[in-house]
Amino acid sequence: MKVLSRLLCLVLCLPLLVIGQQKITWQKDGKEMALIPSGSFEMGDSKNEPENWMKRSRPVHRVELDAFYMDVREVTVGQFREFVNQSGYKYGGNWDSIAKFSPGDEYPMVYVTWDDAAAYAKWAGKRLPTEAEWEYAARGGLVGKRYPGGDEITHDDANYKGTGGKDKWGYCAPVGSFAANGYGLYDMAGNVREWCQDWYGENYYSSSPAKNPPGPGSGSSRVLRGGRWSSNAYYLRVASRDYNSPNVRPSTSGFDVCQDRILPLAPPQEATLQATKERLYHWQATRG
Ligand SMILES: [Ca+2]
Ligand SMILES: [Ca+2]
Repeated sequence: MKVLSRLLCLVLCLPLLVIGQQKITWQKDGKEMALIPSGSFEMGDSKNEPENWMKRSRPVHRVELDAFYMDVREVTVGQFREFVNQSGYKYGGNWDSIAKFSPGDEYPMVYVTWDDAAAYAKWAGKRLPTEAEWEYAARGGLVGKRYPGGDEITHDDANYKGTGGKDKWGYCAPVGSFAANGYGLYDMAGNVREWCQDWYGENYYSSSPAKNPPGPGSGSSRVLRGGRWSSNAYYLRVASRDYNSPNVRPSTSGFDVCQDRILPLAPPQEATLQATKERLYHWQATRG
């Protein structure tokens, strides 16, 4: 009977698991991307955090989003250098300064202006995520939690100010050094802050459209999300909003990029199949 029920579930669950765990490799920059399913969520600070700067994360409002793909990891130094080499983009930063914070190709790219990030995304055939997409993706399917993995965060979960546990880094950590969130995304809390597509609007949450909000039509700053290696833990909150002028080159801002089209399954069929098998194995293991 147990075998029969497992077989039945294999048949019934297979399509859901394929959809829920779909990852692809984006050909242009070789980056792994995860499908973030369409859905809705409560955007903003549902915890009513006490700090003044958290007021800009309220009111909490319901947002509905179409499905999209998002880079699983932050863009690395190696990937950004490849972009510059291939495209001839005139990058205005200093590679020696980058190496101080990110001393290797597998570390996140830093000293990136919003314009640099947008140029990379355009070259790769992608775009930066909207602020709403970023928060939805960072929550990883959890509801009303403070961080991507739950209500608490420690140095075992993310790279932020100081060291301890798994966090051995005073500056940036190689991308993907900590556990992924529920959507398979790494470093949505900490390591480097991530540029979003939107202009920053202090009061935007009061007037934001409910479906696929694009951010204000104009502004002087762009949105940054997720906290950084030099942040205290409370800046890593999933609802926390940060911003900066689009042409500053902060050492702590990197970016990831997303793509809003639902893509054909080629080339990742094999990878998808493997992920599905792993998920099924996990599902079976948790049910004895
Ligand atoms: Ca650290
Ligand atoms: Ca990050």
